[in-house]
Amino acid sequence: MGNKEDESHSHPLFETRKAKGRLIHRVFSFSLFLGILFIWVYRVSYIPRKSEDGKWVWLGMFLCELWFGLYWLMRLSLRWNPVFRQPFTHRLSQRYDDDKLPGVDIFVCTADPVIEPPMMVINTVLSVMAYDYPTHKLSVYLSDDGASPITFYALLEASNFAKHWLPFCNKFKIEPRSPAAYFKNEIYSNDSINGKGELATIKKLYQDMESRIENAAKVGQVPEEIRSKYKGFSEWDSFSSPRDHDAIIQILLHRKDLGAKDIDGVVLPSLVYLSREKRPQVPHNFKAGAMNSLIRVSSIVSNGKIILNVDCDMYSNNSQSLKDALCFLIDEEKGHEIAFVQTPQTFENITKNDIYGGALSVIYEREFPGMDGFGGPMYIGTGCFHKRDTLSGKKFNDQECFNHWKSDDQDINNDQLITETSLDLLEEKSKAVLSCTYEKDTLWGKEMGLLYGCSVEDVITGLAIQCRGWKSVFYNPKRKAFLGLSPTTLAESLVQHKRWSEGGFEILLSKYSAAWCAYGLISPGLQMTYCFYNLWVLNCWPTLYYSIFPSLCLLKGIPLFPQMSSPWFIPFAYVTIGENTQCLLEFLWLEGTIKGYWNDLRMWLYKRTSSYLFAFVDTIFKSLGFSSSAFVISAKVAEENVSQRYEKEIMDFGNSSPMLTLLATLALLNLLCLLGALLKGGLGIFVTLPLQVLLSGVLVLINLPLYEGLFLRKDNGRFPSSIAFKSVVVALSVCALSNVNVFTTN
Ligand SMILES: *[C@@H]1O[C@H](CO)[C@@H](O)[C@H](O)[C@H]1NC(C)=O
Ligand SMILES: CC(=O)N[C@H]1CO[C@H](CO)[C@@H](O)[C@@H]1O
Repeated sequence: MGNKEDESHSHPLFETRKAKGRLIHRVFSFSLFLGILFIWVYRVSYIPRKSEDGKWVWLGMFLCELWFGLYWLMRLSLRWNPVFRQPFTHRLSQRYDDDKLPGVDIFVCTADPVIEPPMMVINTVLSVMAYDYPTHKLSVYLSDDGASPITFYALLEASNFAKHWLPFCNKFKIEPRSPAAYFKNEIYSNDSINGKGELATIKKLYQDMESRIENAAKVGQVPEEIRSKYKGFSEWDSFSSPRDHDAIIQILLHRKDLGAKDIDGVVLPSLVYLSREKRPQVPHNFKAGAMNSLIRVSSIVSNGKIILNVDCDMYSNNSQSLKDALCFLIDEEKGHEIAFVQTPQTFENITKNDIYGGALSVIYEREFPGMDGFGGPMYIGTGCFHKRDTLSGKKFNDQECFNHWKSDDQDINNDQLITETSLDLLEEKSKAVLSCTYEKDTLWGKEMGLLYGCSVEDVITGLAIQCRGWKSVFYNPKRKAFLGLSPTTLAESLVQHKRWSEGGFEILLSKYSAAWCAYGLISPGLQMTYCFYNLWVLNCWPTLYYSIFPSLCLLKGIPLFPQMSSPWFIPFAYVTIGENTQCLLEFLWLEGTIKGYWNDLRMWLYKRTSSYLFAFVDTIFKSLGFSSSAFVISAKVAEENVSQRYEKEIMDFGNSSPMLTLLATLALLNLLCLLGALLKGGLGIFVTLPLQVLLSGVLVLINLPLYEGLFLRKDNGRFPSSIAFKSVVVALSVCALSNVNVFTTN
């Protein structure tokens, strides 16, 4: 239809739509805000005179509610102006033939061959090699911070398997293109493939490869006959440990190498294995360090203009998403100001009611579009398409950037074939930039590449890019671009949130603080949304306060909220009901279940009272110069039943982490207070202290799985008895002490 117009370049490659129903949402939010104001007024006007009546506790409640109200305003900014993006891939195909498309370098990062099994890693690699994109413009790099010969061996196997897999994908147009994901779902396999024989052949090839790799992983080493056949393994001759070794790089496939063709004679994407040099005395800067090595090596080997990076557990679920993302980055009118396109993290192993709140759908479906409306989402370290030069520290300059993108693609400039010696040379050249001293006295990690020194290197890097004047785009297609894995135990989930919230807080205190340093550089709306995330940790104090003191006061019979007959009851009821209904509806709208919402609420509480608290304490310790993590978390228990319990949605407490002790203690405290109050005051407390009974009651109900894990369960996922014992003792003593008048000192 619009064929002629499309060719005239007048139609953009993507469109931006504003969300519907913004007015209703704003009016409703305004009414909630009035309710919050009334609550503040109530707190200030009715401060008890005497401390026996809970004067100090009351003032604390006021501070909490003040914080909750202000934080609610920041949260509102995320919902104020959401936008949704839609790319037009068909226009891209009409205007850009294969030779005009930019080169794309894809980075996959892995760090530990045990936690991230090589089979998972190569499935991700194969899925991105199989993008629907001209293969001579595509290069895939695997950075292995574990420097594991088994991972290298797996990638070697994958490079051979790709010679069959890529033609198969193209011939039958199959999706998804991660072999494991494809074979797991026989439904896909059966409908679209008429060549059943070919399906059986490729499946057999895959399974043979899988068993070879898994055998090697089980034995812990690569079979001798393979080691001797490929010179690449000699790189490990001087190897002493993953923390102490030379730089390793092996170009397994190179698009200009005659051998790098698939069985149909089509060029394969380049494929590179690398592991940067590491020495115990030189800080390696974790994933940021690995990413910067990748940026440098790829600039030597392929120098694609676009960089996509994914975590090794996130395979591509859509072979078109690369072209989708390009629509934003090379759009003639607006593309020049966009630095990166972020897709959401989505997970394939989320269970129906999502016990650990791992889906994060509210963040990605509701809140990121809100950031996008103010100038762009943050960079979350995976599933993100960058322009190479913005990632390397370039400032935005309207005219210059505009022209730059018009100029021709220089990354693939000569068509000369590459020989074995020139491959060796290329590897030697790359090794120089993988050396652990290369970055000394350079701007890497400070202004170039990913920034160092923050637990969420990705977020701070994205913010720095936005502060240099660039925009970003959030692209969230219905069929998800990448699928990963979400934590499957409570401890893992809490540790993950600790890292995220700690990183956010570090950003707030850093020189890129969204609160003050970004002022004038990014829009005020975007500043507020960043602050919302970077202030996660501070929620620990009011939430802890709110889940301890009202219950203790309930036990002592001290009222902290208005009576039901008082008009002041109305704002409390309105804000509570209004806010929760809104959240519930939002959750159900995103295809969550009611039980899922309840689980999410529990995780909300647990994150705030443990992850954020520990993150806060750790950040303060670190900034005072103490070495971090006084609270080292015990290693993952590699246990058979963990995934079974996860699939049955039974919470896993089987980890003796201080976070779990704290949660158990709080839960018991609430139970004791509620029971104690019922014993003392009988049912009368429902009338005299209705809101406190409600609060304690909800806290007890939400903790039911935890009580089960403490006292009733027998499986390995229950609380270790040492934690149960400790938490009972602490909770009992707090209750006893509070009755001896500690909290109402006079
Ligand atoms: C992944 O891709 C498959 C088929 O290609 C699709 O049916 C499925 O909905 C996708 N998954 C998600 C979460 O979008
Ligand atoms: C690695 C892992 O835990 N995968 C599981 C994710 O969840 C799905 C279904 O919920 C399981 O089938 C996978 O085994």
